[in-house]
Amino acid sequence: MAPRTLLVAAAQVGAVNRDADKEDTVQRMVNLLDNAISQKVQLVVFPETTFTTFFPRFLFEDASELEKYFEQGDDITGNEDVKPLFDLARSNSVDICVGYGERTEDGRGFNTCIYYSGHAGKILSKYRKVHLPGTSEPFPNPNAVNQLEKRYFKPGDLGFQAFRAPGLIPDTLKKGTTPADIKETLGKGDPILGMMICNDRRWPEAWRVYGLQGVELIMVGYNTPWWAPDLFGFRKPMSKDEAEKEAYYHHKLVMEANSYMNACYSISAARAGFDDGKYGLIGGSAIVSPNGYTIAQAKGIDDELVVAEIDFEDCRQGKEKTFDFDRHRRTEAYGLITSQTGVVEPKLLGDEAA
Ligand code: CDV
Repeated sequence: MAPRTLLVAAAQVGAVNRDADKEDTVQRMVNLLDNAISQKVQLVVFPETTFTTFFPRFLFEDASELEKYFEQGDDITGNEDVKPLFDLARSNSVDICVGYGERTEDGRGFNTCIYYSGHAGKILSKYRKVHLPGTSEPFPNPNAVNQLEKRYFKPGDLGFQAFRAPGLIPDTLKKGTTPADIKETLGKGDPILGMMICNDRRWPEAWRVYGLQGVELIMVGYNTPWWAPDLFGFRKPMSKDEAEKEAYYHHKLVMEANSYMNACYSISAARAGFDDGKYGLIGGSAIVSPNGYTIAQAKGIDDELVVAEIDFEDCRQGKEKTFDFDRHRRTEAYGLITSQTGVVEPKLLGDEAA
């Protein structure tokens, strides 16, 4: 059987201004994809809402202006302005994951990403962001940078569905997955993939739901501001330099820790740079191994391709030993995870009788 290796890339996209022409932005993405194709990369991950600036930072009074930032319909791959990206992927049999603002036919908005298989020439899976950060109304502080995701998007309604990507690795084992087959096919066949969007990566529940489906590679696009005191709420005032360092630190921390704890690779792709010359977004696009090491990382905050070869065999050690869920998980102790949303603290000492 062929080795289960793959050449993958995070396509980091630098500043995209509020008035950027979508055609120009798509051309930049096409250039990144072209570069990946010339290096024989097989799978490329693009950021969250890549086709436009990160528009939830703005309050739009004019609905028609807001609509410019959304892609319409269920399958966007034929939409005129973004089609060149999918055409290039299909004609070169390269798979891509890309994020965008989705407007459904019944008018709902989602922060969405799709996995488009260049081999199959179609969308294989869609994910809608579950953990929407920010607020519905602008912050009272008129100088704050807003994050109006709760205003423009509904929480994702598709869950965390892992899927296999056929064609990425030739000659992989094709076998049924009846319960009897399952043990025998673990770690074989077409790779098992999952998608998240930005803030989702900070939530271990999201990773674990994928982990329970045997995920081998998680793809995450993000827009992470490095200076947003109204959002992050630092206890002590921080300088902009300290805040930037911390934003990078937390990004790396969650990608490395969750990849390790679920014994999977991860690829994270940033929309980075200074949109409109002033809204700073971190770079740090990276590829992380199942052992929790960053194996490739962006150097700057501009358009940049981060490439690494990955070997899915490296997921087996964690999945079969430290994180063999079947043998070591204790679901009887985890009830609160799904029965309770917010925090309920134990009673204060001395109040036991109350
Ligand atoms: N686009 C995002 O989801 N950004 C969040 C910020 C707002 C915390 C993030 O997790 O990076």
